[in-house]
Amino acid sequence: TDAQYQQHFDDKIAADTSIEAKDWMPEAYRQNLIRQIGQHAHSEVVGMLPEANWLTRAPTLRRKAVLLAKVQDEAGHGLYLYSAAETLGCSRQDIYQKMLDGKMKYSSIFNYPTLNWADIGVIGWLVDGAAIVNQVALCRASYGPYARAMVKICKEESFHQRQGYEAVMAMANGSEQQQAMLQDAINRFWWPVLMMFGPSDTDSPHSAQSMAWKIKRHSNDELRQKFVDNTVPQLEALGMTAPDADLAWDEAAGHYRFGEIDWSELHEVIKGRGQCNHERLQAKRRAWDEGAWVREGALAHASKNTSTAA
Ligand code: FAQ
Repeated sequence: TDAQYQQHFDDKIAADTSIEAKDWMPEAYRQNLIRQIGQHAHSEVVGMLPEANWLTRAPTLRRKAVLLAKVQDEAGHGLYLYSAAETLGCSRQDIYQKMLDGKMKYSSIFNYPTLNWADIGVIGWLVDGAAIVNQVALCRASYGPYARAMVKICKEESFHQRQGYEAVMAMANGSEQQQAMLQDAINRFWWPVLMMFGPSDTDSPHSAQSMAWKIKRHSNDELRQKFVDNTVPQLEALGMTAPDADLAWDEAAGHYRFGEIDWSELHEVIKGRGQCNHERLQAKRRAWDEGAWVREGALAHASKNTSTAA
């Protein structure tokens, strides 16, 4: 009976046994995962755009080759994540179309422009740094295909984070002008990166249920705090500052205290009214339309091969 299935599912969650694609699961669990994994996949593919903007203008051949590899990795992450979402019974084309139609979200961070090369270093260091903190926790998510995709993704993200830190280190040790560019990039990205972790715990509608299901292992605020604690020493090592007058070490708590996030900005960006929302969706819609001939060609080729085999 349904009650027995539910009991079996609850027991597995309690015992930290992963839920697999063919296992019975509550419909709300399935839908919540399609929502989160789908949004995560869309973030990877939209997240290629701000960095791709600088591929043709990377300062050296080495930087260009490294950035190209990173952007390709993001495409790969999108593919693993779409595959993980498909194991839940959704269609990749359907959720992709929902993203193109603005009906499914992707991370707010990719709606900010990349104005100069320093932004690319800062994205690798801070955006990938934030992504790792979030994704390391997701390696223990209760849904097996999602958790396993995260393990590989985290290994690649950690290379991305290091390439970012290496790029910002070069600028921090460079000319005064380079140092000023780096500080400016940090000033623009600092708060949006903190917003990547989502609304505060008191204003996060999905958190309680996602934590009960062990999809999320830590709350939005816990992960945000962990990121700040990891990052401030790196900021200091670079000789840079954060645009936050309230940022200070709290000895008793063993954490860095930081100022209040402008939640209205996060809500505006999530609603589609950020600086680059329109541009990002336009770029993805254009790529989808212009790629139609590739999809048609691949389908024609596949059907020819099947009929030859038969
Ligand atoms: N942006 O109740 P909660 C990367 C939405 S890293 C946009 O707290 P939840 C790597 C949320 O979806 C970035 N929307 O929701 C890379 C929900 O809306 P809904 C991708 C946001 O799910 C680096 C509503 O607000 N990483 O791509 C944001 O429990 C460099 C209420 O929020 C992931 O997606 C936001 N920042 O917690 C690539 C990680 N925050 O669905 C290229 C996986 C919240 O009801 C270059 N996702 N919302 O319409 C998660 O861990 C979670 O989904 C959270 C949100 C923590 C993002």
